[in-house]
Amino acid sequence: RGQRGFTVWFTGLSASGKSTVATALEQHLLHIGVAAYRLDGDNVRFGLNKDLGFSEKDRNENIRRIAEVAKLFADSSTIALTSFISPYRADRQIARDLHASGSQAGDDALPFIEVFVDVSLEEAEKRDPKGLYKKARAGEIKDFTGISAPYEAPEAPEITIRTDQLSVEECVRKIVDYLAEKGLI
Ligand code: GGZ
Repeated sequence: RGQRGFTVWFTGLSASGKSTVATALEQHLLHIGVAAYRLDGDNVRFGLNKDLGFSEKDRNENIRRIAEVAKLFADSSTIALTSFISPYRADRQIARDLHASGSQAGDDALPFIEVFVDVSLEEAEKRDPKGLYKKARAGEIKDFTGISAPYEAPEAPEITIRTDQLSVEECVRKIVDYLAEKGLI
């Protein structure tokens, strides 16, 4: 495989399965000997972005910083896996454009693969592993994605996975097959 990395950008509702699939994909990549690093709420929102909440402005800034960090990882020949709701189309476009502009060192674009983790709000709400949807419905959490804040589904993601129809392994396989087909791994 070439020297440069790339970014796999997961987007989807809370409880859609982004982190589960990203974690399994990371394990698979490490197992086949490629460096991969996952960025998610646990290692970003409690550190780098601990000053940010969930207003539209803060989410814009959250995604902007994550895109910059993902690009740095990709530029260092690591596969960056990001798992954030990233609800706004314009923010995901900014992340994509940032990768398209390459780095100081090389001018080639860094590949950016958007993975839409597509489950209905109904399904996500049924899962509700942390009880957040219930709280959002009760008005205890404001600006909650899908309930009181928007989720703008991607119009042309590289990959769509339906976690309500495929197993985690099948979702990983679909992504891995895409990456292999594009000569990325
Ligand atoms: C959406 C929220 C909110 C609000 C807290 N809206 O299922 P989770 O818990 O573990 O994942 C959600 C996470 C979303 O953070 P992101 O950084 O991915 O969001 S964004 O990309 O929109 O900036 C959820 C929890 O944080 N959470 N409050 N109001 N999700």
